Amino acid sequence: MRFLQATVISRQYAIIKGLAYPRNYATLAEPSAPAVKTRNIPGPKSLELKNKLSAIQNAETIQLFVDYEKSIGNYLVDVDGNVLLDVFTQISSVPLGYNHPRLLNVFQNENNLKTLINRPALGVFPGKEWPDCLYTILNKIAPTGLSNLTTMMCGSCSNENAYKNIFIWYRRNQRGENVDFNEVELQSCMINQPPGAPQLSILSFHGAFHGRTLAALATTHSKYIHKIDIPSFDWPIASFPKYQYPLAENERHNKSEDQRCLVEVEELIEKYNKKGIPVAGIVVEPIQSEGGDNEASPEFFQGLQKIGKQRGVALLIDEVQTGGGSTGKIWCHEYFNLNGPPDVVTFSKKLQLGGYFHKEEFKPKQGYRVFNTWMGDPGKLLLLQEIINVIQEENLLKNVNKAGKVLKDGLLALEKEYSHLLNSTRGRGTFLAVNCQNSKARDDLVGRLKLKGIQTGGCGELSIRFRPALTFQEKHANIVLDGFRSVLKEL
Ligand code: PSZ
Repeated sequence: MRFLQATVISRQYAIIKGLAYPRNYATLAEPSAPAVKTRNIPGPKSLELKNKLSAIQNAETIQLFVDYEKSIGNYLVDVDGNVLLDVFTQISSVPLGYNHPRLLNVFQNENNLKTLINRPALGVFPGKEWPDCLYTILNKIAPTGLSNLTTMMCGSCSNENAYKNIFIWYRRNQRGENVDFNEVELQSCMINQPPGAPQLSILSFHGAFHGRTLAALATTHSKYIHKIDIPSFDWPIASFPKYQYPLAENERHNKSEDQRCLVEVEELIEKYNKKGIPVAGIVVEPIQSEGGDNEASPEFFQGLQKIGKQRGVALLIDEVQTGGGSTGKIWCHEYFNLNGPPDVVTFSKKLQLGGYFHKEEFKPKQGYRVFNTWMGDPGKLLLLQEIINVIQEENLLKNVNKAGKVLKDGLLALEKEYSHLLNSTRGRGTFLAVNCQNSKARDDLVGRLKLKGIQTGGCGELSIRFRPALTFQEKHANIVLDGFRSVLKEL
């Protein structure tokens, strides 16, 4: 049985290899089930490669080596021939599964290939198609009310640069719309001193993850290993609500959590203003992902937005992990019924390049203030355009909600049956998580699931998270649930 599945895969890839420019991918199909060939994962070939890599860099975090030629759809194939149903998808960053025919096809077009190889410095020499490309993205997926788009390379640098837009906006508001920088500011900024390099801050939340560049890292608080030994800013950090699940049965507790945290946000803004490090912006994830899939209610986000508006503090919603469709909407904050758009929304991962949508007033008046060599990548934007087409044509958000419901209902049923092992199933769409009793039990479960051919991921202290591609279907959800059940039976 297992052997047969592997043959099917290699035959499919013989088809791909056999044609220099394959046009018809209709014959390609996923395997029907995972297949684990080695006693342990990583298997011997992965271990050999890991050893080789370890000689020149720290390779400790590597779980396995992938054969990206053979991986297909929701299935990742490793170098030892293990076929894993991938519900982690490269830390939540694969929108349509592996080797999606429509994406392979993008670079069969010669113009697109030239876009890929002639990578421009977008801030100075963009290609003739660039404005239209950006308008297309704005028209198709911009959060309602956000008319400006800046592209970047990754999630961290999107947040990093978005913070700069916020500081620039904040100082312009303080200085007055048309007032120029004065001589003292110009000189002091060159030696990192105020008033040119002012004491300003971004308020973030305990448990947050916003990236690893220095300012982004100053707002990241999920694990010490990200932060230890790295100098940082004295910026305010508020509590993020700690909910009890199921939400419907814990409304009172959760509401008081919202209140507690919102009060803390206001107090911290006061405190830092008094301290001479005024808060220019608030950064928050719609669901704290790396921190353990911690949710907060629409009312919490509405409260944050209100505080920001009252105090002239910008609201940045970091949709790097939640954006792109896996919550059942393109943007998770669409669930929050905000009173108008947030000021800035950052993205990356499933959208393939980084960037942010923002209000017009956050556009700097001078050039070169938010700038770097590449400022994104038109090759990735070609992929993003096609990804959006596929999401729309194949109604993938509906698919996400349908498959997500099967997975979530199944997890809730398992949680009832194995309440000593699992609790707190939560999430939206296929962006789901469930908690274990402790970190050790969680890591053990993730490992056992992998040996059943299911690649999941941990987050926070206790959680297993599910981050499949948007093409994950009910049948895949059932495979995950069957694997989960058989692991739970073993324990
Ligand atoms: O360990 C790491 O560096 C990881 S593990 C998962 C991420 C990073 N997620 C990236 C991320 C994110 O989830 C949110 C909400 N905001 C920003 C980032 C940073 O994105 P990258 O990794 O593209 O810089």
